[in-house]
Amino acid sequence: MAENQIAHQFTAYAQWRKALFDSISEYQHWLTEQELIDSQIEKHIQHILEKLRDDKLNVAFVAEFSRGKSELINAIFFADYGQRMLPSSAGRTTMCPTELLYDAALPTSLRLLPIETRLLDATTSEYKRRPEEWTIFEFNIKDNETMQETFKQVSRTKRVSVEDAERYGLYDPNSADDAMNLNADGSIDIPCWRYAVINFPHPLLEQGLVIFDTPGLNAIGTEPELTLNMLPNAHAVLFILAADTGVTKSEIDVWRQFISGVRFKQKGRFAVLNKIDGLWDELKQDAEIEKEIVKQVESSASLLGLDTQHIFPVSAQKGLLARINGDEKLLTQSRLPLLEKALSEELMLSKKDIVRSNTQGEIEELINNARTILAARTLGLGDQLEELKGLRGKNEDVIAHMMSKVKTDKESFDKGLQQFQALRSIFSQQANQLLTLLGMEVLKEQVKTTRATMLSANFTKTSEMPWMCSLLKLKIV
Ligand SMILES: Nc1nc2c(ncn2[C@@H]2O[C@H](COP(=O)(O)OP(=O)(O)OP(=O)(O)O)[C@@H](O)[C@H]2O)c(=O)[nH]1
Ligand SMILES: [Mg+2]
Repeated sequence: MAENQIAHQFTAYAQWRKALFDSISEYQHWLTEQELIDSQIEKHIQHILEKLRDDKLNVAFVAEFSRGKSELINAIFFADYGQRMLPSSAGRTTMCPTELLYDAALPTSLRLLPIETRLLDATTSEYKRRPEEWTIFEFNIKDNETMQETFKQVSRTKRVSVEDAERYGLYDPNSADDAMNLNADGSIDIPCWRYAVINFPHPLLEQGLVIFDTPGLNAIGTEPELTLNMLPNAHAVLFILAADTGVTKSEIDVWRQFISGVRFKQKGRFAVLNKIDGLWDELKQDAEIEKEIVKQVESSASLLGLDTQHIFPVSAQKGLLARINGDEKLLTQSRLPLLEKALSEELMLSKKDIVRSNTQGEIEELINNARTILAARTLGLGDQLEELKGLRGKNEDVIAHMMSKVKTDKESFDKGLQQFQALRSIFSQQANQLLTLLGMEVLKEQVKTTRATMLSANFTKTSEMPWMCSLLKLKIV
């Protein structure tokens, strides 16, 4: 079914973004392993990852009241719920800008910012950071009736005096249009709420789609945040016209002033010519009806300064009905699938391009950084390698030198040993000879000979002889 075109493309985009997220996480892991990360790089990567995780696709629906914005949102995104989810009826219905998104951290609910907050200077974005200021209605998505009843809050108005309305910035005494809105008693009906946020676990919203439903054109001027922030930053703006009213002057003004001026993005800006079923006249031939639609498209294109290819004639109401009843013929007739095809193709492709080029730019910076560190490391390692190579040569020289030295030393030691052994044998021979010469036997013989010689000598026989003889005896014995 055609609804799947947007759902399918958006899911594919969400998967692509998830894969990108995983690759960057892996890269961060690798950088940590390689010790290439410091706190600054880590913060930078966290920032890129958070941006990817919080990546939103904002689609805004803008038009004069009762052109069928809410009906178109119901037909494109909420037909599966089997009925009108957002209130859509004749006359003014959506009274405050309504944002549809999903934030898992918050309950499934409708949050409403009271209109009285307009008395203070804070913007709606600032109020988003002050949850206590919002009135919250929780609901169960399985209970369609209560859910629809809850959503009716966005249509609620209240009657106030002109002075109060003026204080809220919702009444201009010089405006003829505002004067026409006065009640008979001089009071005026103003919206109860300034802003609404529907937190809804719809599969596309869960993947980051954010839909803005806006009230009629005069509300655009009263909430500057719409014109200064929401519309310029929306990835797609669908400007809805009605085939039965043609293009009015105020529509041309708003289109030029807030949506399609030179200072705005040109991509993702579509004009939708709604309610073409009003031209389906059973008394007319199909060709005649087609001619009528082409004529309307051409005149709208020339008034808005758009190419006819960017104007999509549809019937939101019949598209919604066809989807609820599973009527494929009526769905084709409503031409809703053609709008969805263009929306999903242009939107997803340009969104993917933006996210890709932004992420690529930031990651390239980190990769270049890591490359510089790695190059410096390689250079350092090269130097170390060279040094080691030099040392390796040196070691070889030293070892060779030492080896030859040891060899020489050993040779001289061996030679010395030989000499020592030779000397030792000579020494022992000499010692033996000496011992032989000095032996006791030899000495005794010598003493004996000497004594005999002395005793036989003539001139030594004196009075001293007796003690000498006893001395000789003593020593010898
Ligand atoms: N015939 C016909 N009626 C439609 C179509 N789309 C919306 N309508 C009717 O037009 C009326 C206004 O539709 P809404 O969706 O409330 O219009 P809106 O632009 O949201 O209007 P506000 O919320 O008041 O700004 C409702 O009664 C819808 O049923 C369509 O394609 N064909
Ligand atoms: Mg509406």
